Amino acid sequence: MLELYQFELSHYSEKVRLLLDYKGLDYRKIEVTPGIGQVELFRLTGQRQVPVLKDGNQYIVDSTNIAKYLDSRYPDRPLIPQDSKQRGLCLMMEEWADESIGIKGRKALFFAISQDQNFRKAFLPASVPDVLKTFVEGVPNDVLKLLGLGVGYSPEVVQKAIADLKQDLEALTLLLADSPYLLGDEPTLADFAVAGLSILLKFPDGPYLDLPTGIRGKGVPGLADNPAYEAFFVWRDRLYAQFRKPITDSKMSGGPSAPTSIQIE
Ligand SMILES: N[C@@H](CCC(=O)N[C@@H](CS)C(=O)NCC(=O)O)C(=O)O
Repeated sequence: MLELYQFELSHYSEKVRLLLDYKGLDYRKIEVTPGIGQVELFRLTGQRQVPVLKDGNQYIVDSTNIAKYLDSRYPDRPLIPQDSKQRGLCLMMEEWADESIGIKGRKALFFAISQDQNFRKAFLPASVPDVLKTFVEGVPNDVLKLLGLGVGYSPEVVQKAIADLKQDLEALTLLLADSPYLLGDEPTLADFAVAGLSILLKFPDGPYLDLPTGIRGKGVPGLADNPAYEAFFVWRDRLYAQFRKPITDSKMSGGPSAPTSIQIE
């Protein structure tokens, strides 16, 4: 079976989980422990980031590489269109989503959890053990690690990221006004990249992530609760309902199909 080395909270991992679900491919999640588990990941793949897909003896690193690999190895339900114009737009939009929503989404979530004590608390129960040990500006240290952050961001950096994200969400809302998917009538990699990477802006309402239920539907103030972008989040809910497999109780933490932690040999 395919194996996905991941963090449950990682938005790039979520992009790949959406791709696997869309293709109808079964996979086992292997939850990498921030820090120590990444040392083992480095031994296996020569780098320390998730997501990594393992297929047989092969490790595929990076969500974009994984998408391309999946299309060549499992061509049913293609992610990247063949038509040149559509293909170009799809690849461009995916790269933009990685670089804009992916990178700035972390900064915006950092802001949200450092501002809102209830949101911050919602992360505590199941995120990672020892999460209460260290706090940086009120954000649990392990949450920072999962987000790939060092010591957080200055207010100026965060405000710029949020302003850019507002433009991104405006653009997406406009693009989706008269078509069901970003490139027209069929879903593509662009839709799954945008939807998966946007979980940090607003966590999905439904039972899709093995995270404390308290964070479902919560998100960055000014983005998640802004009526101007409501149509975007309605679109994303629909995409999830159509293609993302919900986790069942048995798949929640501790159940037989819950993410397995990476083993350190
Ligand atoms: N370009 C990569 C980005 C992956 C990435 O940023 N992963 C983060 C989690 S969302 C990570 O592994 N952070 C830990 C670290 O950098 O040490 C992709 O598309 O897969």
